[in-house]
Amino acid sequence: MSERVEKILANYAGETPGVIGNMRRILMHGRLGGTGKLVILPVDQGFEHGPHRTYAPNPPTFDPAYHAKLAVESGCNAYAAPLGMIEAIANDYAGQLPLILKVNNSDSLGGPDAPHSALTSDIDDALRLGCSAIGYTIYPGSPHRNQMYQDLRDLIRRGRAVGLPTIVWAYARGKMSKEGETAIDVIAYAAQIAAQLGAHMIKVKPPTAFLEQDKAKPLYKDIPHATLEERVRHVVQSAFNGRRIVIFSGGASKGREAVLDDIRAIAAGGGNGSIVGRNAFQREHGESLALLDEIMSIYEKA
Ligand code: FBP
Repeated sequence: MSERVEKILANYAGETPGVIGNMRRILMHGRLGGTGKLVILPVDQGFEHGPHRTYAPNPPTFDPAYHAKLAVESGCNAYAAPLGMIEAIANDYAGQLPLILKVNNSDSLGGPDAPHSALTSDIDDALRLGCSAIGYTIYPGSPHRNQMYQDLRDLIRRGRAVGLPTIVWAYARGKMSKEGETAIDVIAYAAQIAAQLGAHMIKVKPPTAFLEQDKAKPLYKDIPHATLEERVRHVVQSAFNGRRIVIFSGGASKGREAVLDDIRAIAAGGGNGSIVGRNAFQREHGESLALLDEIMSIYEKA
């Protein structure tokens, strides 16, 4: 029993016991178990970006078993991946490591104008594979967003009925500038949409100080957003004032200090944690473990 975790779960009153149980399982697992903070390893980049961009920087990562092992060794709260990756390791890891089935995915082979993911697996797969949650990406800003919102609504309803929480990857993308995809006004809006759609946990990219929407610009004069810590605080506020778990992605591979600076700001701004993929598994194994260790130390002290 952890007071911090129970306080978080109290924000989900009205949820089914199955959903609460699986959220508790994720929040209580791994090195950060019980702290109210989370670090999740996501490995869907092979689908999203292609195998070369994803695995070639550290060739052992072409093997799906590498990633589940890394998640266990580093003490992550959970491991998230698409159907094929989870099927490859579920027999060995279900029950040992909370698994999150990413039920939609998109590739990088088509045009970028109308981003839309395919439904690549379903609630039944998640149950069959012993998963603790499903993951779903929305692209606020895409011309297809309404379809995504409706599909997500159905998935959340069906997941809830069988006790599976839904983690929403809220990625603004589509009719906006490239800089706008990570603008503070847009990320805060994406987090709000995910919360409104019933997401149990929300994943966003770390926001920049850029402002995308003309109507939002004057309002941000009064919303502190100069530092990442302030921006994280505002995103958390936008996700029902901290009543929804918000975690932040790691992004493309970068230097150790840059990663740790982001983590310190996320922790200081009240974020619930990180979902770090490329910055973890694209490093040599020992370096990955060392970096994940430092990341978790920061969250442990938050
Ligand atoms: P990273 O830490 O590697 O950024 O992973 C987090 C993630 O959400 C992945 O689940 C997803 O594949 C990736 O980011 C998408 O990144 P991008 O927006 O650069 O395509």
